[in-house]
Amino acid sequence: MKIERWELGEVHLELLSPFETSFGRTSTKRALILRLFSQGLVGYGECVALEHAMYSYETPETCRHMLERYLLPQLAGRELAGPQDAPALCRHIRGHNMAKATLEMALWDLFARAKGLSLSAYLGGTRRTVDSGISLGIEASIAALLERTGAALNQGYTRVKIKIKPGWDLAPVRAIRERFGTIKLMADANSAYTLADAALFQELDRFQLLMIEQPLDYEDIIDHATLQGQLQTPICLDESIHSREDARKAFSIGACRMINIKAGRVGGLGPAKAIHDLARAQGKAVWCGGMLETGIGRACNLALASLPGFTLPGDLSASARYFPQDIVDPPARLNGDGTISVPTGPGIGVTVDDLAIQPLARSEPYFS
Ligand code: OSB
Ligand code: MG
Repeated sequence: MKIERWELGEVHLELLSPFETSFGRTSTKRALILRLFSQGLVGYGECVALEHAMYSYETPETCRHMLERYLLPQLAGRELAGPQDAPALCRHIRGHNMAKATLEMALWDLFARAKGLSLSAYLGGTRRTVDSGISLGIEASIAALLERTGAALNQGYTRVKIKIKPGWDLAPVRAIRERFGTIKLMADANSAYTLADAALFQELDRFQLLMIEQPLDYEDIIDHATLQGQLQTPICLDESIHSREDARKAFSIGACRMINIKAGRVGGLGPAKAIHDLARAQGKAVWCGGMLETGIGRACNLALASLPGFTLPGDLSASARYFPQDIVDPPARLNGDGTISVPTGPGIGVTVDDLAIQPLARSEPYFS
């Protein structure tokens, strides 16, 4: 397939309630959306970069720059055999995985549509539904967090993750355990601690968390290995893992026992699947993370999470957990048993409301 032209746009979706992590507070989801056109088909890619460079260095602006200046020009006049060609086209450009993933995911969608396959089937997915977990932000009070936790459990979410930071860690975990007993519970620190806090994590060991996500620095694996050696609770890495190589090294030094896989963070679905394959071969658990995606990225995450090695519930919640209204039809919904169904239509399997996408830039048609 040859890409004939592209369009970049943006969506702004107000969150139903602000989402607070140790690095900051988000009340609007702003997402760059790439459309690739070929043979009368469109492939959609959502960029997961958050508006402010607090999770990683990438933002919608840096991604737009990298896509327009370096990445999209690679497509001009090229005959592509499949989305697997994308990493090689972008390999000479350092970093900027979220920008690369935007292009790569749009190619996956486009090729899957051209083959008449769902993205899940095209990737090799085997699940028709995935277990849905919820990620709860830092709240104004323990009472507010307990209320949200109770509501999430009532709705059927099968696992609760809470965000922690210094001063909001032991108390919320203890309160949830006291109120809700042995639910599947975990905590995500988003790099808010250092090795000097090892004693705190040893105290958390008592609460039988499923895992502690990214306690230490966002680029670190060495200190995480030290910390893991002092803990019973598994460490799960998020921010520190940018590639299959990072995953291999982290597992080999014992920096983590699990990985939160986000296609955006690792440069796309192909690299995400490669990490899944590595973990599976080593008997390690992985799960699918989230970046507050709109329905486009969410459909992509559902397809990824349908791979057999995604054995733990992901941060894959219903659209209604985030937004009053989504930009796809149908929006992701929670089934009665706490699962979300993996779309079965061609490509991402949902219809995008193109009018919700504000145009930013478009290419001239590429002529071969
Ligand atoms: O660390 O997993 C994270 C959201 C934005 C940035 C980073 C993270 C998160 C979440 C929410 O935890 C996951 C979701 O529900 O999309
Ligand atoms: Mg995380």
